[in-house]
Amino acid sequence: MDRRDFVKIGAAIGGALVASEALAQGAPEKNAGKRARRPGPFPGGQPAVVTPNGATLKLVEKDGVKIGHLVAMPVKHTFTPGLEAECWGYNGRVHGPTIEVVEGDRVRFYVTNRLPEPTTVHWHGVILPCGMDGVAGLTQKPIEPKDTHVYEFTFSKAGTFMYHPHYDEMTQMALGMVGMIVVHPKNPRGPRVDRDFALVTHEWAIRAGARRPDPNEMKDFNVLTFNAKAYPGTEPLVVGKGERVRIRLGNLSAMDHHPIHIHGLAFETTWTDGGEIPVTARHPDTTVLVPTGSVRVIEFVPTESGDWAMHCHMTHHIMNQMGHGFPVMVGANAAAIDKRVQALVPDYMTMGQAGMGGMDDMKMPVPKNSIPMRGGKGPFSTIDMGGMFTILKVRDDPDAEDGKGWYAHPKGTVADKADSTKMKADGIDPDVTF
Ligand SMILES: [Cu+2]
Repeated sequence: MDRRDFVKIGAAIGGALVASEALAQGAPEKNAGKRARRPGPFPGGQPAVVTPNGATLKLVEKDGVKIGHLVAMPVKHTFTPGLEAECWGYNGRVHGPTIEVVEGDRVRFYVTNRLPEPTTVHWHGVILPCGMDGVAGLTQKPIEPKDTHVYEFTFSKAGTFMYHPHYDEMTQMALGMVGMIVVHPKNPRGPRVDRDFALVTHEWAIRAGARRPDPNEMKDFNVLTFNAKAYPGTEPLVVGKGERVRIRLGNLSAMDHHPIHIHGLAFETTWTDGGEIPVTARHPDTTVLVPTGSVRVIEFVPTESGDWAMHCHMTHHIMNQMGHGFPVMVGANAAAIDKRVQALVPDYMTMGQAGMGGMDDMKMPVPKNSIPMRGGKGPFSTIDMGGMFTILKVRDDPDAEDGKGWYAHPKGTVADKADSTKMKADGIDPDVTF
């Protein structure tokens, strides 16, 4: 498709606004076809939201009302191959499907309760009649097991919101009952995005070998997730170089805020769950703090191709199922310790004396139904991270990308072992003393 064709389609779908915006964005002519701003299905050509590892709630329109059904239920969930747990979610998944509508939409949501205890659904951040707000006791009777309640309201405000129970929040949210809500603006302003993703961060306490997350935990979370998946179970975000990308980050973790950091680019926070941030108040960042109970929407245009890390910057949040009760072993004399301990425990081996990296390569057995602390297969070696970690794949032709392939680095652009002659010529002495 060349630019002319694209403009035609854009004009047909989104009117002159879309076409003129595409021209104003000034994508290089030779790639115009590939990365043309593909018109999406929502007003102004906004693309549909992609929920990596997730789904979108099916809505059926009847007499001008969009009707949806959420079923609160126990769900067997896989965080990443090797770790499965008995969770609670909606419509057979953890987390629940993303609700995607347009500003001004009238909706009717039926909520069926298949849990062993009552529940409700609170539409976090949405302005609606008080009696639809889903707070058990305060605004409604709890939905008893086997009952179905109905919520009906109008999404009067565009933005990104979330849903979760407001009955026994501690247990129900700890077991996974959360989801995202996207309300597209009726009349979008500003540059249109080409890609739109929804990610919800969460934290879980699942002891090695246990079958159920512990809702009573307050500090020691050991499974940290994007859309209920721990790396390497997270699906990468595949985007085009030069495209405008939006990522909606929601946080419904029990206790922790997450500073989400993306490599290879700078972004601006454009919306929160409270509304749109004025353009004059935006500033560039590479890390955005997403407080628990909040949404931060970020937007950027990647200029560098590659496989870029995207992760929580709390280092314990990019680990899987680690225990914290270890003594500090960095710098310990392993040979001396091992010799003495092996007299009592024949297989004993001191670990961590040279740091904790590379543990995953040791192929140590892990307890049944648990995952190693970190590690996914990378193109160079094991990627020494887990948990709240995913990959942003920036490609020239993102639609041809299989989502699993690795970036092909141009020759001479990968950091590698230095050549001793060159080091000498540059005045670098590896044996320098300080
Ligand atoms: Cu975190």
